[in-house]
Amino acid sequence: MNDCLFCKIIAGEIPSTKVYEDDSVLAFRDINPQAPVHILVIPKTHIASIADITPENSGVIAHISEVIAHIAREQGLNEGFRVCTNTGAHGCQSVKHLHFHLLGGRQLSERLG
Ligand code: DGP
Repeated sequence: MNDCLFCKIIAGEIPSTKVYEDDSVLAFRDINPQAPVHILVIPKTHIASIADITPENSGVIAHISEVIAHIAREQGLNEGFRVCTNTGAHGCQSVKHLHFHLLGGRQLSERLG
């Protein structure tokens, strides 16, 4: 996707602070952190949002879950953390490339919505 910000980050056309990378997943620090640890975990394949997950592409979600667990351990988030993926207009998704926010490093608010 030529006009996708996160595809440009994957391609190295826009710099990012990478914390993890493999063949199918990239994780990098959010530019506007909302917690001491705020990392975005994304598939390298362009998928617009979790609403576009199908039986054909859902394998990457299982892998992202493993990656998130790995990063959380590496970042020392032993007291817990939050993972969320904003979806569509009501979900306030601003970048239309599937991404999971990994937030932690402090007591997070109980409020989700
Ligand atoms: P969302 O609102 O869920 O679509 O989250 C998009 C996130 O992406 C938001 O927390 C800020 C982050 N972001 C936007 N542009 C950039 C960028 O150029 N670099 C990095 N590292 N993060 C970005």
